[in-house]
Amino acid sequence: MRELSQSIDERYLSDDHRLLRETVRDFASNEIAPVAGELDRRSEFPWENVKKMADLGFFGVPWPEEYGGVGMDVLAAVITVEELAKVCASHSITVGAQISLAASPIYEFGTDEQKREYMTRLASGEVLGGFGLTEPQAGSDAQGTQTRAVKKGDHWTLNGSKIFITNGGVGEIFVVTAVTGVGSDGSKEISSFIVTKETCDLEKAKAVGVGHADDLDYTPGFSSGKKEDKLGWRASDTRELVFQDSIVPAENMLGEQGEGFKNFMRTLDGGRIGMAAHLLGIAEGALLQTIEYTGERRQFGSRISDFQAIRFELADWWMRIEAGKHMTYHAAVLRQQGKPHNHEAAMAKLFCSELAGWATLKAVQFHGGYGYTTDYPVERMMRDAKIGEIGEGTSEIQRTVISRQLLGPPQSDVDAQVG
Ligand code: COS
Repeated sequence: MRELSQSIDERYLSDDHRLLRETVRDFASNEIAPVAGELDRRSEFPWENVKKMADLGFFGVPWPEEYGGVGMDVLAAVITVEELAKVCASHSITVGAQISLAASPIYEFGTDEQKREYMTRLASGEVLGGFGLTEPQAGSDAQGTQTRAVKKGDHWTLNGSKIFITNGGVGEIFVVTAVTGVGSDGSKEISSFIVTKETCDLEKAKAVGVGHADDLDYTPGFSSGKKEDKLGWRASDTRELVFQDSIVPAENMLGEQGEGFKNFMRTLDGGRIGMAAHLLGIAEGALLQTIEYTGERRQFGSRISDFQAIRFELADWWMRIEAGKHMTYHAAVLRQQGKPHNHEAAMAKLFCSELAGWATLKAVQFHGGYGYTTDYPVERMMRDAKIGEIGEGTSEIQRTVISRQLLGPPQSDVDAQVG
């Protein structure tokens, strides 16, 4: 595959990063590209490739070796997610959600015991996991959570549900929020917990040799619901999580009681960098497909890439990719250095989601009638890109985060409704 942004790479990437990128790229073109279209059509989870990705260490790229990881950094995770997304968004989000949403909060807020018990399994790819924040009544308003946890002796009893959870069915380890009480000012006290269940696809997981741990203590009363039938990300697993008098041991509280919302917001700051990388990868993948196609397709006696209408659009496309890459890599470096990165992550995610949407529409357009068929991957990329403006915070929420950093909180009640 052609290198698009060599000078940016030189600025940010080490030799180890480049080596990792080659490994992920080879895997994506040899093992993912041949099956991505069919998995998408059948909406089938890529169990075989999950096993191979676990063996290659993709799920543990940024985590220390003592917790089952590869010992690299946030930028390495970004590169992994980006490279996978160039070829298949479903594979990319399966890995990305595991790293930045499931394992990350356990790494950041967990006790050493929790890290050993749960993170090690996620980082090694032994099992899959996810992040449960969204609920039917708590989407953008993430504090609207209605899942409740009541303390009874040495455990908490959880009731409620989470929706649109990546890896929700296939996964076994989840971090979730629940209301644990009322704060002194009358606000909800939200805490987070680590919960476990058996994968919904036990037979397949056992056959492939990944995705199930016999020795995990599963949380009674915790299960996954129906699989969503989605526009894109069709080979990734998205489901509801259901808690019915679910018994969670007190030691499975993640972080301090009452800190769950803030901790999940910190996690999302990292998740948004991962999403930016994912969307950047989709935009890059679509550009590479389009360069190839427009370089071969002939009309009016010449290659269509010789027409200025196309050349100028491809020039803009590359420019926007370079801008998105600067923003995403910059945010990743800030997070790695432990520096504030709230609006930088929101900006990178917002920019790259709009880029991926625009770029994949162009890709279909420049492929003409063929782009509208499943003979080329660009229609899949177009469908996959749309979630970027919705998931891990809508574009409206990113603008809320960015404008709050720029202007402070809105002053009037009317503004508060929208800002
Ligand atoms: N890091 C650390 N703390 C944060 C934070 C962050 N990124 N964002 C907010 N907080 C803290 C605030 O500082 C505040 O703390 P205090 O009570 O001590 O002042 C607290 O959390 C509440 O913050 P705020 O008042 O800003 O909360 P809001 O209810 O207004 O919500 C938004 C803020 C809208 C930004 C938040 O609900 C959000 O991101 N929603 C989208 C959720 C989302 O992305 N869902 C995607 C699905 S999960 S893949």
